[in-house]
Amino acid sequence: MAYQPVKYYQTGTFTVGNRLLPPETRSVQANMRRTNSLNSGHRACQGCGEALGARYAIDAAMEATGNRLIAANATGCLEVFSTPYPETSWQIPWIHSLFGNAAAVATGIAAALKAKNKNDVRVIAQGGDGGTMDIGFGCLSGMFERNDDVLYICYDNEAYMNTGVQRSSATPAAARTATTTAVGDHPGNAFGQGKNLPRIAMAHEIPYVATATVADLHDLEDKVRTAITIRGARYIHILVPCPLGWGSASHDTIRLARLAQESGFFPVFEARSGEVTRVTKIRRRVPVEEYLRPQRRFAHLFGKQPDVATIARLQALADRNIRRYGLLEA
Ligand SMILES: Cc1ncc(C[n+]2csc(CCOP(=O)(O)OP(=O)(O)O)c2C)c(N)n1
Ligand code: SF4
Repeated sequence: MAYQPVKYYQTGTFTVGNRLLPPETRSVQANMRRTNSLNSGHRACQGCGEALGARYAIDAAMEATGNRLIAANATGCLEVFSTPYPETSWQIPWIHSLFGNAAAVATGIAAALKAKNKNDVRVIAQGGDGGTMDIGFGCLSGMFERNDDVLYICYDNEAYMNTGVQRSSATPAAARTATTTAVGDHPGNAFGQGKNLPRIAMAHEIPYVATATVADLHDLEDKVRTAITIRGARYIHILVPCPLGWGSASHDTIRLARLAQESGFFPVFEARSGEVTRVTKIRRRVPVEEYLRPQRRFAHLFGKQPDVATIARLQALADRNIRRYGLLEA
């Protein structure tokens, strides 16, 4: 198709496909020649943050590598909705690993490429938070400590969505899932459990760690472009709201990701060799309640008698992130 520049398009700081920006700062999606790595026809739910995040991440990686890219994908929603046998939505060489070994499979691919002297082909491993932070954690930590030449991308929707919304170690405190029901004195997921994988990745002192959300797709693409050119182990953790698991409206996916960021509940930053090197400042701080309220998984906090004590504890977690990463400082 002939290239046609689009002349009239909304501009603004949060706009995604901003064709009025200089070409080098446009998002990949604003490019008429974008590769569309995750093609139409897949079976993700309407408003799926994971589908959106993956398409942007892999499109950016394809652009940065001239399509010299292979991906290993852990079992989970992204794998299931994109590759119903014998079809696939992927436009890149792509392999389904087991639920827990995407990092090891990607490491093997990277080793094979090295043995064959194919240094221009880059390797990505990707999976959900369960595949990454729980069952795949050992393989991932090994990939990190050996500094294997792989970019691992975790699409964090904060539970095991593909199998019916069970809790993972990324599920936030107080959230209701199929295994953390909203009953009893302390409904929902327990406080003081779970883990922070971006910080654990940083503790391995790998060359590059970053977090991102689907609310700021320029930033997401920028981080993928940066990461894909670095050699060694790299990790990007993307917050991807899931309308089905979060009990949110499909049109609220971007808004929720933005509220997670603007409340400080999900800090967005970059780290190199274990040190934080850049943070995305909060532009308009919102109370964490604004983020929680539209999600049915937190509905038990907002009944006739709002659970102000639990909301305050969640606010304290966001406040700690704001202090820890300097999210408000000028
Ligand atoms: C060893 C093993 N245990 C359990 C499963 C079943 N299983 C498939 S996908 C999945 C959950 C995936 O959750 P997550 O990694 O968070 O990805 P999401 O579906 O949320 O994107 C589970 C438990 C499996 N495939 N293999
Ligand atoms: S359950 Fe959630 S992660 Fe899975 S396809 Fe639906 S919206 Fe996406």
